[in-house]
Amino acid sequence: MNHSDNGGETMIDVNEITQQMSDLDEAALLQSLAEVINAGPESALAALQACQAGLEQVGKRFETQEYFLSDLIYAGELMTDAAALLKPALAEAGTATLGKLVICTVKGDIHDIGKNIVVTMLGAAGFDVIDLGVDVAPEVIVQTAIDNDVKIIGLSSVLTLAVDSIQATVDAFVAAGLRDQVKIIIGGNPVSATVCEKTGADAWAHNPQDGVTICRGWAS
Ligand code: B12
Repeated sequence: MNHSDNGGETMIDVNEITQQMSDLDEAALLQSLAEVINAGPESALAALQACQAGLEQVGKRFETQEYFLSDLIYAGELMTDAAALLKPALAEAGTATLGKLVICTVKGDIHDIGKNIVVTMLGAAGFDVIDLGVDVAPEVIVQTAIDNDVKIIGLSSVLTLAVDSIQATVDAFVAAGLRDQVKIIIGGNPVSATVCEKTGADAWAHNPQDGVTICRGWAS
């Protein structure tokens, strides 16, 4: 990785990190991240965001059929590793603890690559994430929120049909008398402003970083 010495401060070239993630060049990426960590905690957040930008490029390369499904899964694993590596540095840089959050893929849907990326990003941002996995029934989500006193719920739906499960989950919070005590954010391909309004969720996002920004706003 290129460095430039700026009055004793090491400058990290985050564009290289983005490129390495985009190219799925694990060895180079891990080397760059090690250098970021050695240089001190200041650049950890920028490095994490660079990884995410690279991941978005991976998504585009998948859409244009340059990459295959296996590449997508590999990229998700790389992102998880990168976030785990950077986590101590992020904590040292003073990323605040933002409290608990429950997230899952809704009932009837087993897609979790996107959800796992969001989990990683939320964890790196400072949330204590309770990940319930995939195909999760509304009553399980409500009960987990009650048991852990959680105020923010993230729902992922990749199948268009599973949008009904978002609705059912929002309804389950209404039925439990908790709807005004929790904030619900939804994400995944079929999700939109219209779906958000129709299901009665509080917010929606496609981009994990936007999702993190919204949740951070709610937490503070
Ligand atoms: C990988 C994949 C699978 C894998 C899933 C592996 C896994 N562990 O997830 C397997 C092979 C198991 C699979 C199965 C099926 N699949 Co599939 N699958 C895909 C594929 C190729 C990629 C999805 C993906 O991971 N994208 C990459 C991630 C990173 O993107 P993402 O999920 O959108 O997530 C991002 C954002 O949406 C957002 N986000 C996601 N969740 C959340 C949550 C919050 C809170 C926030 C803020 C943001 C957020 O952030 C993420 C990161 O950027 C898509 C096709 C495609 N090109 O998208 C089809 C696709 C989603 N599958 C589809 C179908 C139909 C199925 C099956 C029903 C097939 C079948 N007949 O059996 C089954 C589903 C069974 C079930 N009950 O769920 C259809 C869905 C059609 C529709 N509109 O409903 C698609 C679109 C394929 C197609 N063109 O027909 N699938």
